[in-house]
Amino acid sequence: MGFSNPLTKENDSKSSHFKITRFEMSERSSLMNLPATLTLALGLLVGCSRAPDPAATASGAKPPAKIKLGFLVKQPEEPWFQFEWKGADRAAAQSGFEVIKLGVPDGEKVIAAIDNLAALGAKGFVICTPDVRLGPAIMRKAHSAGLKVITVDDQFVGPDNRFMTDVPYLGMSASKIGESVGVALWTELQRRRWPIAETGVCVVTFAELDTARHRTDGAIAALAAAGFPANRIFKTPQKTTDVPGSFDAANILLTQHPEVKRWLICALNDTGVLGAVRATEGRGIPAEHVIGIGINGTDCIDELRKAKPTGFHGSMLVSAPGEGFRTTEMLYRWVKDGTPPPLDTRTTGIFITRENFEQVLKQEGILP
Ligand code: FCA
Repeated sequence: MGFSNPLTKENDSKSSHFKITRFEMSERSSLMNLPATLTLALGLLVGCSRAPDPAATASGAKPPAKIKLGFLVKQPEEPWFQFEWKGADRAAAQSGFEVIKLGVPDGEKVIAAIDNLAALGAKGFVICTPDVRLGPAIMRKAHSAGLKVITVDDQFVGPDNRFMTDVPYLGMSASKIGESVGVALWTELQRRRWPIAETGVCVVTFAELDTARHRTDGAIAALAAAGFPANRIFKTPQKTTDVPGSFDAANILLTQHPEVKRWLICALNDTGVLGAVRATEGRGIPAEHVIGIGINGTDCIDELRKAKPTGFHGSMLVSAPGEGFRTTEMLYRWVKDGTPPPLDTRTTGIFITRENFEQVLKQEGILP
């Protein structure tokens, strides 16, 4: 599958025919001490990167205060976003600014967070919004507080239902990553020589979020293009983007199709696939009759480490620390030097499985 993002280069690992977004060595190596899980409270201010005490210098003069920038995320409990924050911390340490990290699970929390940032004297923020339709309200609020905004992962949508392309955005090439999932599912199905007549595809969808829809549509398109029969590809919507949400969605589908003996599973991210894999287990479908492939690569580490393989086969890893690093760095340059960021930056992925994930996640600075 060809990706055309100029930010990427071919991954020469034999285990993958996908491309990988590369970031600076200094950025990666400094992320080596990440704890596997971080305990974070929803909706709370969880921490700032602190400078050494600036109070005294040899001359007695105070150094200028550090620029403060916010980093607001919709689901702070998801490892993806914790790794984005780690990347932001790294950029802050490297360039000498302060990053204020806030969980914003709903619109009210976003508005309160912007007020907090303004009160703290921040100059801008990076945000993965809990609802893309909050875009216009967030921009109005940010403008009145004099804050610059970069969106990450989930692009704002305006009242006309179009992306707000005037707000700088960095995120996945969603359709291409979804297509990669579809190709990988097909490849694994063929490797295992599964009879198509016994197989179905469970697509857990979250249509209200564009990046999610593009990912699952991409997977469906690639499977159909490879020759998988369209009438055996089943969509099932998740109400919430967590494990219980995708578990429920998949469970309904599995109940409707007891005739299907083997399942391919895809979703918007790792969490979506994990819930569906748990649902197959709940219905007694053996792990070797399930091939689930996620997206993110950050939220399936414990799953891939399990001694006994589950139906969760692999994931398209995208560099969450890299995205956190790059967006905060771009925002910092914008605030400090007036250099506006590119309006649209896309990242691509690399396929990880039980065989290669430790090595790839180490290379990417996600595992120590
Ligand atoms: C969305 C998803 C996250 C992650 C991110 C890149 O925000 O909810 O899990 O995939 O896109």
